[in-house]
Amino acid sequence: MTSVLVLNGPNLNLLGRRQPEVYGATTLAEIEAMCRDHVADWGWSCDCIQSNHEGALIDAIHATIGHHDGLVINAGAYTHTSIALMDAIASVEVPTVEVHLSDIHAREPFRHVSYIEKVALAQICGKGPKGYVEALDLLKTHLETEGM
Ligand code: CA2
Repeated sequence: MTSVLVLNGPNLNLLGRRQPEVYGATTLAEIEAMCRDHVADWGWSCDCIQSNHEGALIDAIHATIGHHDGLVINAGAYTHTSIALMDAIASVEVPTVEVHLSDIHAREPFRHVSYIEKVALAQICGKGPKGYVEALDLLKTHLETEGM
């Protein structure tokens, strides 16, 4: 069975409960359920992990080897700082799509830089929770055209 990992980074566990004017009212649990439901229609499975710790995110990326065919990642603020996460994604060679709820290019200049985009198939930002679904669609198209 095709399997994907949806990985969320620091502070995203607070979604829907703080700063709804920036990140919306949808909780992370609702986004994860949306992702699971979406891929279930294709007969895929979807694991969802959130961590506030860089090392735990790296461990989760390493654990995709042999277990997941694709990765959707919102690395939160580590997007803009973490060469270690970039290296982890490059090392596992699992097709990866980067997602952000907000439009990082329309925000503070320090959010315009993404280390993740250098190793991702695509970056989707500014589309809210729908961006995760779009990322899964992109992975499906990629896996169907390039193979597993
Ligand atoms: O837009 C995104 O998805 C971000 O990855 C969210 C990160 C931010 O550092 C990135 O630049 C863009 C921050 C996530 C913070 O999530 C919160 C959720 C609720 C309340 C406060 C923060």
